[in-house]
Amino acid sequence: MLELGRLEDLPEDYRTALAEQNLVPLWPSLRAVLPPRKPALRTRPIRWTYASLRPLLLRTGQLTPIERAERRVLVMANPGHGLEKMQATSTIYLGMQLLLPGEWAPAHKHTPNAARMIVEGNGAYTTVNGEKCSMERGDLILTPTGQWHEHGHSGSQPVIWLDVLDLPLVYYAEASYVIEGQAQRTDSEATEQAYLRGGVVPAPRFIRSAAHHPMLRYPWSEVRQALLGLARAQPEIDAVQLAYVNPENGDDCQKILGFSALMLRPGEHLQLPARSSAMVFHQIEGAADVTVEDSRFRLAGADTCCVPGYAPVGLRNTSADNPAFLFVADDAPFQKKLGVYEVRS
Ligand code: GTQ
Repeated sequence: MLELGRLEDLPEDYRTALAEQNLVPLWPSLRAVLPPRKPALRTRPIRWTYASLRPLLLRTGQLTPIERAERRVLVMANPGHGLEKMQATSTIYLGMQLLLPGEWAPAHKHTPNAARMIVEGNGAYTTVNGEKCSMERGDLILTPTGQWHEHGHSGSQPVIWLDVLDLPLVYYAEASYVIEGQAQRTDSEATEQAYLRGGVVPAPRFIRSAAHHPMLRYPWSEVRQALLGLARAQPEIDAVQLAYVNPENGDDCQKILGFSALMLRPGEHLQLPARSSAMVFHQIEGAADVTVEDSRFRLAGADTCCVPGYAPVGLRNTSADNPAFLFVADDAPFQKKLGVYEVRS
């Protein structure tokens, strides 16, 4: 490989003249922006245990009234990116949100896409464009870009959920903003009922806009049953994994981030090849060890971790008797649109 010239090799007056004209020589920085064979990765393997996060989240329930927070969230930030950047990976934002009984997180809509994985509690709901989506452990609820959403809680115990947004990417693109709104009239469960069964969609079909998101809530009870059925019916299958898709066209359910649910059979060890996209794993049921590079994380009890791209990932069910269920998020849909997604074997 060529030995490239350094900035110091240039005379000082020349460097000053360049800077005055807002000009920069490429060659001293060429390898920084185009490193050989593999990107420079800031994303570090990090785990956030729910047991240590939960008390801090509940405490801010006392410290910070919802009216002063709008969304009461502790952001899970990757130190590799700098905590203040609020990035779990280059593209993925993760936060744990708390809503106490009777509280209301007011309506707004924003350009980043959000998804919520419900962790704990009953009786809360998110209203997305007028549709009330109830929140139960393991449910995935989408609030795609530009959709009004607000959270309410008519139960008796705190409700906590994991927010997964493409905020870092949309922010970087200088396209991130919010509009505040009035409380929505909640009119229906229309889409939830219409798209509850796989393989059948409301007829007659009509051409929908590309922005249309027909399904907003993916109930865990259905997804869990489908994973168990898949494992039973296809014992030879490598990974018992189901992607959350748009039921009208089978595409990823959101444009930038991809979501799936993964079941590890009792005692199973699954080796995922190195992929270009970083990933997030969140425990829904059972326990699993996640191994990447020099890190190994045990995920149990609603723990969450992220792993960088371009490294193989090992997943091991720590129980020989029970399945383990994980929620997975990555930015493969975005990378595929860019044409940079790759799997290295
Ligand atoms: O619940 O609408 O974690 O707007 C960050 C931004 C949650 C939300 C977050 C948000 C929300």
